[in-house]
Amino acid sequence: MPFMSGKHAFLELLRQEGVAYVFGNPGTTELPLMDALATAPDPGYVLGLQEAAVVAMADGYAQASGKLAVVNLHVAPGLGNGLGMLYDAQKAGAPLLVTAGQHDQTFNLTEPILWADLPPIARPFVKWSAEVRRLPDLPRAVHRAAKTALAPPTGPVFLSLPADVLQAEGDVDLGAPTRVAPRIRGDQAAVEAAADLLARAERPLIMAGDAVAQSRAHAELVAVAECLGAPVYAEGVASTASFPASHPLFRGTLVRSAPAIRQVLSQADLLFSVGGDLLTMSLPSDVDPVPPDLPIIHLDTDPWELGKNYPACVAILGDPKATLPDLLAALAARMGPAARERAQARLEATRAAKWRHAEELAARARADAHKVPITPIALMHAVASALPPEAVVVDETISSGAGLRVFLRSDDPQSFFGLRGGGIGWGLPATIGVKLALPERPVVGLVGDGSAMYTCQALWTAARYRIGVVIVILNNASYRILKQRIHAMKGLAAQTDRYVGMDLEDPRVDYVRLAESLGVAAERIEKTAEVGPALARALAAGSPMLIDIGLDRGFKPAQ
Ligand SMILES: Cc1ncc(C[n+]2csc(CCOP(=O)(O)OP(=O)(O)O)c2C)c(N)n1
Ligand SMILES: [Mg+2]
Repeated sequence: MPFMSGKHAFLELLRQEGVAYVFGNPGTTELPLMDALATAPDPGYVLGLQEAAVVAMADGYAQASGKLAVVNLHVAPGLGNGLGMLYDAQKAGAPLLVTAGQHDQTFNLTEPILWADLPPIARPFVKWSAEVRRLPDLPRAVHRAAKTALAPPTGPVFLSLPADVLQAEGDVDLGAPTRVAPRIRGDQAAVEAAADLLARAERPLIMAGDAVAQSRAHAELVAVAECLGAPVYAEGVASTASFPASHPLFRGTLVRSAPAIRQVLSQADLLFSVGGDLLTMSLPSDVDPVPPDLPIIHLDTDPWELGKNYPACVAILGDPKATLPDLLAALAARMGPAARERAQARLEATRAAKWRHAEELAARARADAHKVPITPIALMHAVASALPPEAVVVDETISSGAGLRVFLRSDDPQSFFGLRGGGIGWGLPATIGVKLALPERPVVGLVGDGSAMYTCQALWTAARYRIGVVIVILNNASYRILKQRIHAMKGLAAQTDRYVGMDLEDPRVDYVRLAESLGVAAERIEKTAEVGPALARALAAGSPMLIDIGLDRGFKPAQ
C-alpha cells in the first residue's frame, strides 16, 4: 500500500478511472486539491469563472465523449451556483462526478463561513450523494461514484470532500475501478412479443431517443426501421442525434406540443419507442398527446422510464445496440414477402413525405433569405448549408430552431447535442465541453441571446485554453419564447401589448464587445448571405469565435 496524502490519492484515483479533465472553480476548501494539481501532469484542470458554466462544460464533455467528467466546486454557494446545470446534466444522463470541497470536519460544528451539509443539496439531482469522512474511505467512494455515474442509465453523482481528508496522510489501498458492462440484452420473450406486434402492424411508428445515440445504435435502429418501413421521429425534447438525419425514414423532431404530437401519433397503429421519452411536455393541455388505444412497445436502458406515463404493452429493459439485432432477427422470421413489400411501400411513402416537408421548409427559408433583419428559418437554413458534414451542433436555439433538424445533416450519434433539461445557459459552455471531447471536429453552438447571458463567462475559458468553438448568438434582444407564449394566452399582456421582463433592450447587450473583453474574437452579422462566409471564416480560424446574428424580433403569429 502506498503511503500518500488524500489529495494525491484523489488524483491517482481519477487517473485510474481514466479522467482527463477536472472542470472547476476553486476556493479555500479546494486548496489542498489545487496544491496537488501544481505538480500533477494530469488530469488537466479547466477553470470556469462561474459554477453554472463549469458544470455545463463538464456535461458537454461527458455527453460527447461518453467518459466520466469530474467537476470540483466550492462548498455550498459554489455547489448552489452549479445546480441548475446539474439538473440539465441529470436529465441528459451525463456521467459526471461532481465534487465540492468541504471545511475541515473538526470545524464544521461551529458553522464556518460557506458551510452547509452538502450531500442533501446535491441529492435530488444525482444517482448517489455522499461525504467522504476518512482517508481510507476515499478510494472506495471515488470508485463507487465513477462506477455509478457510468452504469446504465448513466448520470451524475456527488461527493463532498472535507479538507482534512485531502490533507491526511497514510497507507492507502487505492483499489480499482469497476465498469458495469452496458450491453444488456433485453428479455428474449419480450423481444419476441414485440416482434409479433411489429410484424403485424400496418402503420408502425418509431420514436428514437437519447439511449440510441448513447449506445451508438444507429446502424441497428436503421436496420429495424428499414425492415418495418417505419417512419422515425426524434423525441419531443430531442437532445441527441438519435437517428441519421439524412435517412429517408427520419421525419425530424416531434414538436413539443400535445396537439402536434397527437396528430403525428394518430397516424400510427403501433408506437415503438427506442429509448424515447414518453413524454416530457412543457405546458399542460386538454388534448392528451397519446391517442387512447395506441399500443406502445418501449425499449429503454432505464426501468423508471418504461411505462412511466403511458402503459407499455411490451416493456423491454435493455441496451438498444445489444437488443435491436435480436428484434431484427425475430422480425425477419415473421415477415414474409408480402409483409416486406408493404414495408417497402411505407418506406417509399415516408421518403416522399420527408422530401415534400424539407422542400416546403427550404422554400420558406429561401423566401426569407433577402430579409433584414434575418429571420430564424433563414438563419437555420444558412447555418445548416454552411456546415461541413463532420460538424457537431450544440442547440440552445429556444424559439428560433424550427427547421434545424430537417436542414442539418446530423448523421452520426455525436453530431448533435441539445438542451435536455430546459435550464437555460447550458448551450454556450456545453459547446466548449463538446469541443474538448471532439477536438478534431468543427463544433458550433447555436445559442439564444438570453440563454447566453447566464453563462457567458465560459467564453473566457474557451479563450484561456484555446478551445476553437464557434458560438452563434441568435440575437433577438428578447426572451422571445416567453413573449410568444404570453401572447398566446390572450391575457392582459396581449391586450395591452406590454411584455414585462422579456425585452433585452435599453441597454442592448453588445455581444461583440462582451466576447472581445473575454478574449474571444467576434463579429456582427446582419444579412443572411453573410452567415455562410462568417461561419467559414470562424471554422478556419481554429480559435474561439463568436458570431452575433441580428435576428428578427417578431413574435406574433402571421395574421
Ligand atoms: C435557468 C432558467 N432560467 C429561466 C428560464 C425561463 N426561460 C425559458 S426560455 C427563456 C428565454 C430564452 O431567451 P433566448 O435564449 O434569448 O431565446 P428566445 O426565447 O429569444 O428564442 C427563459 C428566461 C429557464 N428555462 N431556465
Ligand atoms: Mg432571445
